[in-house]
Amino acid sequence: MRERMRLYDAEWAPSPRRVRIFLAEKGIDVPREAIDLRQGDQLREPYLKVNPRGQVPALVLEDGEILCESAAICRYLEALHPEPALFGTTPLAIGRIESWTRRIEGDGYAAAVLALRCWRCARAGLRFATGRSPGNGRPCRKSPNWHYGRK
Ligand SMILES: N[C@@H](CCC(=O)N[C@@H](CS)C(=O)NCC(=O)O)C(=O)O
Repeated sequence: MRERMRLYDAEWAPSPRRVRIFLAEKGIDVPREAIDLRQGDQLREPYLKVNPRGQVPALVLEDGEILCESAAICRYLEALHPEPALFGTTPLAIGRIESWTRRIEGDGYAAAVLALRCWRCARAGLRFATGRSPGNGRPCRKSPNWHYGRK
């Protein structure tokens, strides 16, 4: 049986918000299912069956296929509903939009995530993932739960 498309979402988180903004600009209505990140719903079943990486957003398609990664979901939606074109139509516009998207993701979003997520690494003097957090250079091998202050 074909079902409606559905978006796994979290109200305050930036990545699913990106998809919500994209949907709104396109005028597409997709039912949403909330995942409570503070309760850790993303890190356990049944959500891990949707996205084994334990992150939102995830878009479940009508045939049951699942798309993860906000950028990929936006690309999919653009291909499905080309108007209004949000990734540009001329070579220059496409290039500029891609350039700004990468800058925002790499310099803005990634830095904010590291700052928010890695205060425990910084306090323990560990270097998390990219090495941008203050620390003594020892790499962090802690679990995701540890970074959220859970046992
Ligand atoms: N590159 C991914 C990032 C997804 C991501 O980091 N999602 C965050 C919310 S903004 C999340 O689910 N965090 C929960 C966790 O890491 O436990 C995307 O753009 O979809």
